[in-house]
Amino acid sequence: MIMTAESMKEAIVDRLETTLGIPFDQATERDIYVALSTLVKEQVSKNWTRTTQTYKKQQERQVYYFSMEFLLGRLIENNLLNLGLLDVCNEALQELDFVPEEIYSQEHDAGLGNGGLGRLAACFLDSLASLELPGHGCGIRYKYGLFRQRFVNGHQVELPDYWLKEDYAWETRRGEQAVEVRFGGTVEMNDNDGKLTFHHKDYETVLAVPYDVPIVGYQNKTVNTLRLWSAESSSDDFNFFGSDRTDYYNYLEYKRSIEQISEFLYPDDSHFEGKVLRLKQQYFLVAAGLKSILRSYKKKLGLPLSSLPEKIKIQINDTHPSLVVPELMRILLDEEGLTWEEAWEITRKTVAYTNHTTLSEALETWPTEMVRDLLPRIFMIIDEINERFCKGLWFDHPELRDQIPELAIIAYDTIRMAHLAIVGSFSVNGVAKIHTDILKKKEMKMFYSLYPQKFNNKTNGITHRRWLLHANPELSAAISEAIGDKWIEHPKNLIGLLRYVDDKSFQEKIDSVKRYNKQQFAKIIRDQTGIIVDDHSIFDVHIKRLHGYKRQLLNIFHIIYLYNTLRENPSLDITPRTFIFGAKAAPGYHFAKQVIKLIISVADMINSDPLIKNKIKVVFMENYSVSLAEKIIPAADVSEQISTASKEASGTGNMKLMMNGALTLGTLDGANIEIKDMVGKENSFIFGLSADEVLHYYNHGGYVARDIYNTDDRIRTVMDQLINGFFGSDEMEFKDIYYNILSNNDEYFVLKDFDSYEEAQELVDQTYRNRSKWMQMSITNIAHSGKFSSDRTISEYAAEIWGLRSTTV
Ligand code: 26V
Repeated sequence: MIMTAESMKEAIVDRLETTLGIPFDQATERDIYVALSTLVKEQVSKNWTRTTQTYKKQQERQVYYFSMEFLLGRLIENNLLNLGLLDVCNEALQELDFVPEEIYSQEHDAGLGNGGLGRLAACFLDSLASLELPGHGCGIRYKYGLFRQRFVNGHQVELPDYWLKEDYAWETRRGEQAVEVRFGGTVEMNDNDGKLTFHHKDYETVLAVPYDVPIVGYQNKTVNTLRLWSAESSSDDFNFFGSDRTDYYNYLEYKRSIEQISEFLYPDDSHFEGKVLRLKQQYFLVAAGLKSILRSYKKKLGLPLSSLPEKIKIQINDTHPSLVVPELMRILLDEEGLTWEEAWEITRKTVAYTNHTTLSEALETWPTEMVRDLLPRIFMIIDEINERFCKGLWFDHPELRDQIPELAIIAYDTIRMAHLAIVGSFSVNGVAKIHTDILKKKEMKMFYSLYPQKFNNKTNGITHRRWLLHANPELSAAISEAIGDKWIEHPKNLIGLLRYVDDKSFQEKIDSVKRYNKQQFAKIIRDQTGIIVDDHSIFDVHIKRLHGYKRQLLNIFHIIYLYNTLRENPSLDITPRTFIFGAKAAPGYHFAKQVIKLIISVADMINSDPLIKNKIKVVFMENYSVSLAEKIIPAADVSEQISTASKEASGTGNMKLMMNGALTLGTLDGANIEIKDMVGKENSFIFGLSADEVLHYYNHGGYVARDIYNTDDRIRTVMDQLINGFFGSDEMEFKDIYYNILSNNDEYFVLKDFDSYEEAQELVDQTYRNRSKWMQMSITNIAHSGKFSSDRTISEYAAEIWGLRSTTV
């Protein structure tokens, strides 16, 4: 066991020279990283085995979190931190004359997710292990993660993220546990003395090979498992090789088509597209995951299948893995010979579903034909579930008869995955109070009236270990100095900081930590963009996926307005501000890409305009990722959370920024509302339409964007600049944004909320001038952020949905 810097140093050098065959004086940073990560993995391995053994012996209930995305970022520092070795390792590396950060950054981010939903899954794994809960992840080992973003002449260009180019230190391939997944073919039905049996034939077999990643709990002995599945062709597929000379080429083609299943992560999290490869991925995850769970259930427990819901819960992360419902049915019916009623009872008691969006464009609805062709038996089962569900409605709920087409799982030749997930599960949850309310009152209203007991809220959270303790060690130290370090285990203890809100010396301490983090981040900005920013300016941060409803456009419109004002009056007294953006647009999302181009064009113009005298700067950081977020967030003063109210289910960046002392400038949407409820209106900057107002406009009309354009000079000027060549030679460059707003009547209420946003921004400017006041607000935010630790969220899932008990290893 490595415990000290000295033994860490020795172990690294020894590992280099013996196992890797590299003399220390020739070792590169990559070599050091490889030596270090393999050492850490070994250190973890014993507890990993022990954890698995303990779970086996104790036969306690276990939960499996099924998700198409796990946005892990880097694991090295987190693993070191959770093992209690981070300080020791930093010291050892420094003594070996290396810069720790440069060693750690050798690890490629595991970018196996698009954004909020995937990062949430990663935070949940960290909390499960840290709370000693038996909970594991089940996902796909994409060969390519979310694309790398480059800017070329201000345009986003996507490059493949080949994160597995070098060995991934944390995974273990478990070839012996591979399972088969079947696609296509036909189903033969036989009547055996009145009992129907189903025989699936002429299918194509794909081998699913698990790669396990250890999930290390914080300073305990728990090491849970994230199992990522990779698609391979089975090597015994020799039926290809007949006498024909083209067989070999056909075989290679076939092999390629199979490996394609786990080739890449779909990079669009805003518009559902019924791509057959995506459907394959979803079934691949579900079938492989279930097979391995049931295999170990049967092997180790020797219990009847009727006890499955006692021992296993499956949480599905959005509808993407909702094929678990028919797949579990298929196994129980066709392979285990249970009756429909028995199988249905088990399935419904095992599966729980989390909804992450109410945007209709993102809802999954698969064409029946596609499902029938690719998964013939699964289709039959969904069809049967639908039949029985609709029949039940007809007989048991005569008041809903007219609504059956609306409630059905299959209608108009499409399968509605959300309906399947609701009907086939025992729990449906939203991810923030307002989101769950909207599900109950609007989006899933009728289902709520059918199954009120299924619906519940679990407000999202973030792991404070990564997002505070690791990302912001200086702030963490200052907190511990004031209130002790119990908050690390019990993040709600951060509330103790309220006693220091008015303490001048604590304010100054927190202020100086923020300044330090801003200086550090300013260097990164300089190195990556060449832009020099003033670390005394307000760091105003807008980081998240680029999407119409997230309204990066509102932010940039305000910046253009501010710029226009300053050009008219260069001596205007404003608090210097650095506007920082980070965002990826889905590759096919034209509007979002236009907004990126606009922000970069505005940035170029403002940053080089001597008239502005550095009062404002605009920075768009390339390739926003987990690792970059860890650098930006500790340096933020203002947290832009300005979605059109009702659209952002929860948000989690809002929580990370709050926890790092940034003040929320936001709408009453998602978890912003709960943040505001905790810290009080006076400790945040809230503006804009409420969700009710937005929904009222959608339902009843009454908003005319053009009226605002015609009457508000500030807005008309900004809008006209989009089409009058103000930003350079191509006059028509931003015409799509211009016409999008006017001809779609400003779907996201950018013009409507401009005025109150501008007012809120003005208040930010004024408030920041009073440093002491600002620090009071900032400390108040940190103090209340404990509620948003994912430990709280996971404890709620464990108690209220899963009935999961902790198990000390
Ligand atoms: C949708 C799709 C649709 C088609 C293909 C790929 C794909 C991938 C992801 C999604 C899900 C979008 C939903 C989502 O990410 N929701 C976000 O979930 C966060 C965690 O609950 C929450 O904080 C955000 O507010 C919510 O937008």
